[in-house]
Amino acid sequence: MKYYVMTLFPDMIYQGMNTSILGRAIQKGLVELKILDIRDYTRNKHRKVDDYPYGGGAGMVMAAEPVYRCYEAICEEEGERPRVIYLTPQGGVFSQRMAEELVREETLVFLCGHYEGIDERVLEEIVTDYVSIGDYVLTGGELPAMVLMDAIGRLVPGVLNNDESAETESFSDGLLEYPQYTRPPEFRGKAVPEVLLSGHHENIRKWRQEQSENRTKQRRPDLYEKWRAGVSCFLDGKKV
Ligand code: 6GU
Repeated sequence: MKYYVMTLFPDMIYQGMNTSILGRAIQKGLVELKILDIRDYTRNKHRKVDDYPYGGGAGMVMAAEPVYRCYEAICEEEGERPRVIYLTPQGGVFSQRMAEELVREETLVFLCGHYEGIDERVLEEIVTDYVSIGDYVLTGGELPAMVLMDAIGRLVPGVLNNDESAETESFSDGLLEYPQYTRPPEFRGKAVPEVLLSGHHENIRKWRQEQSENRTKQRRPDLYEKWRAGVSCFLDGKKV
């Protein structure tokens, strides 16, 4: 997987991606990360990237030209016009399903905006996907871009040590994860659930499934209803 990030804050991306599991994936060459400073694609001597909005109003708007030139540089390097994801609260809300779809691409470009946004004309020219990470307002697209790169990157084969961990976790079958325990067997008077010490694999599997269902019902009733609608189509192992 090859990521390009177009940003005014390259250090923020570098520092955020240079550590942890994704950092290791980059070291191993499983994920390639190229960070482009949009300011390097200005032509004015002050390297100015923003300007006042036509029609007035608060804040500044990122100009079209440096963003366009930055993307053209990527296209020249790639010999094609890769998919461009613009991080914006006006996009569709990111999901595990989207991560699973995007990991199929060879190259992804993330465009991070700041100020009051980017000149609409360059967005129309280059953006293929508008993506938000939820209904709240952030100061820029860098954190959302890193959220996507993490969620997508961990789906790249070899990035996670345990192949299974990508399969059996929260959301992959529509339920939240069951609780986990490690030593000691008692902590502040609380024992580890007996069944987990029993070595009875079928009972453990049933207990975990039940925990997942109850936890999802309690904490994410919205997900629980979707999951139930899904399984109800397979009553008695037959598709209804
Ligand atoms: Cl993608 N960008 C910004 N600026 N704020 C957000 C967001 C994105 N997603 C949620 N809030």
